[in-house]
Amino acid sequence: MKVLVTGFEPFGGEAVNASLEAVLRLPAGIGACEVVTATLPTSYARALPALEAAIARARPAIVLCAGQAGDRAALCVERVAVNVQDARIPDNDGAQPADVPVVAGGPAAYLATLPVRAAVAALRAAELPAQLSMSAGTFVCNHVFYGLMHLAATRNHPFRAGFLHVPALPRPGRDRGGPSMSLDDIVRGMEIVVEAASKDG
Ligand code: PCA
Repeated sequence: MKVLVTGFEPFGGEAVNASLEAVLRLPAGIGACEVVTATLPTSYARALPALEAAIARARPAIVLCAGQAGDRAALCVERVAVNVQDARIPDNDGAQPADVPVVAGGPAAYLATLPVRAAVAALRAAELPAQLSMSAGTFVCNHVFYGLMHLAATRNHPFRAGFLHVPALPRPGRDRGGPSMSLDDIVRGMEIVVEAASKDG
């Protein structure tokens, strides 16, 4: 079974993105899954074309996209993608859409098709802080999550898909003034979510 895991380039003036650092450290195999990875630009215009190309190349059975949520202290398994783009800050191309749908005429929301509750339970069983999240926000992560689920719903090639928000990495010697999680724990968390996704159904 092939799984595509994606992370985002740094954004908002930060030097690193925990989601990408973790994706780059994933092993080539997790349980029965062959792992393929891709980097997505933090850009409303470019992220979904990059994701679509990666899916076309890999033809995965499972797609897990990951992004960093710097204000969160737990691994957040996202449940709902909404058809809204509303940016608090500009993306990496300087775009800052307000109140625009991801897909004009698309459904208001999509639900993740990964076993979100089993994933959260598995993370907690491994003593990692984890939450089932009801909102991936309205920035580029939600945009990609919605576009991912729209692709899964409208393409012939079926795959299960979901989104994981991860905390920021600690910055030794510099108080970034917010919650963080070690890279080891984030990588372990991603592996656990992939494993849970490959087991269910
Ligand atoms: N986090 C942002 C976009 C890219 C990322 O890693 C978000 O939560 O929308």
